[in-house]
Amino acid sequence: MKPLQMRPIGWLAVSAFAAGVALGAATTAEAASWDMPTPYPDKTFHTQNIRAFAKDVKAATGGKLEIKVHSAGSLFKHKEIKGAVRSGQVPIGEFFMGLLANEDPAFAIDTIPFLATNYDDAAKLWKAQRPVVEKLFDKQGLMVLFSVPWPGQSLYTRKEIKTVDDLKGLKFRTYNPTLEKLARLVGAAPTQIEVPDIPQAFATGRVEAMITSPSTGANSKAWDFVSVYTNIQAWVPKNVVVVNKRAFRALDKDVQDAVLAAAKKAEARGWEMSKKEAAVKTEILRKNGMKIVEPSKALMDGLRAIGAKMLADWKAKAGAAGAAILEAYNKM
Ligand code: PCA
Repeated sequence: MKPLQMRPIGWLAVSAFAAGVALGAATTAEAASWDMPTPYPDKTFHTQNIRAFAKDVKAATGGKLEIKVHSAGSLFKHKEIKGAVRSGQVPIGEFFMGLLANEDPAFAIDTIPFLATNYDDAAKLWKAQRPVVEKLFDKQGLMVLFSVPWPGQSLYTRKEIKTVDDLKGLKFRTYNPTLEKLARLVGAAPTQIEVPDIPQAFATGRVEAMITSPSTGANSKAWDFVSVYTNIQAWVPKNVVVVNKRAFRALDKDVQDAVLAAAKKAEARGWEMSKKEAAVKTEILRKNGMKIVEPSKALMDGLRAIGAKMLADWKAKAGAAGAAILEAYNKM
């Protein structure tokens, strides 16, 4: 095989290729192929948005970069995705940013209850948070491509929940350290479970309640295992797509530009998809027999008090960088 015709296997080969023949001949580079692990199932709007992003990249680069999406934790488990991108096992990946709460509180500010509860505030919070998390990711050799929110997070239970006390003792499905803390503060018993495993976890009695979006509720067929949806709209958390900086630098400049342009487009499209999703998926919950309930004042007061405590704890841990996020957010 002539060196110029070697078939790149993932980005490592591409980068060797670029290093070896960067001068002059690089325009004949063959298509590179990037494996991209993502945590959520195919019917999730985030996954669909990422597939559209991959399609855009392929089209814009004339096939010079192909991104192969491996959804639902099939290539790496959710918890392993960030590390896999960092170490260069894969060049790109998606994960729930608040999963990194214990690494640095800045990653998880969007999972603090009642800080930003609608899309306008979520957009402001992202603007304030972005420079801080970009720096943190940069230190790990990672670059943020885009971030897209889930619809607001609400409560799924078997019985109606009128006060925070009604949550005591419930076996609670959680997805990150912040939600786990909330569950403990209301006296529930948290168990971390990934989205693809939700139906099984309820069916086997490992959990009996959860807080998540109408998207994840409807896609998990929540009506099969709970009957009440209480519309608490407590926070608007985000997924993030990051790329390994070395892998990115190994791309031709025109390909880099195409990736950045497609990422910008994907962020805008993803936010719009999320907004539409909220109403559509709540309606699906209703149609399938779930009782959609507005929360009582007592429940909201109780949850807000817990949210305030969580924000205070967050501030204490997040230090100067955290204070800068909140200051920027409050100014907007
Ligand atoms: N769905 C994901 C994260 C937030 C959401 O709405 C989950 O439940 O794990």
